Amino acid sequence: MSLRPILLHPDPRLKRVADPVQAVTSEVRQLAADMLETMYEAPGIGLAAPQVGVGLRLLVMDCAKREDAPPRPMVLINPEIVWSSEATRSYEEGCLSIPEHYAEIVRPAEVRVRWTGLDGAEAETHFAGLWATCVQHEIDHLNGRLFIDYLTPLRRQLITRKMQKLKRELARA
Ligand code: K2U
Ligand code: ZN
Repeated sequence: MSLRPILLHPDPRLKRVADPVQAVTSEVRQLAADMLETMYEAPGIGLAAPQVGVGLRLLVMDCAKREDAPPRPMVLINPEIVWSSEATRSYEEGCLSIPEHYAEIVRPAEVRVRWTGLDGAEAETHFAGLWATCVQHEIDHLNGRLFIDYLTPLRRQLITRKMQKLKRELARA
């Protein structure tokens, strides 16, 4: 397993629509393992393949946020939302590709997602709470969408300018 560098906004690879995973190969398994290791190390509760520069429809999550709760890592291949609740929920979201920036984002409170596991089996899971927010945030990444795309153009531009400055400073370091 190895840590993968997380792309920082703005980056054209974060805006692309990712391709479906055609087969669960050993490379896909290695990618999933590396993404889980990278997510835990960040630390984060979700990570999508495009964030580590891989244009595939694969995401990992572990929103078991209580310290004493056992980890509940999930690997979702080719996930698709098949139902969303009318009810919505607001959550202050962040993003590992846009560090230190947060915004209140409103999303459906519950979703049902059809996905394929590393074992090739199809499943359909009902997500609520932080899991629902996270899986929608990650599926947005697979479609080239970031949480700042829900903000006003002015606010999005402010964040983008600050991220461009951060990337220039990191490049000089
Ligand atoms: O996709 C990512 O960048 C990881 C996101 C996942 C996420 C964003 C908003 C809301 C839920 C999940 C985060 O950066 S992981 C960091 C984090 C940790 C605890 C709560 C919210 C976000
Ligand atoms: Zn994100």
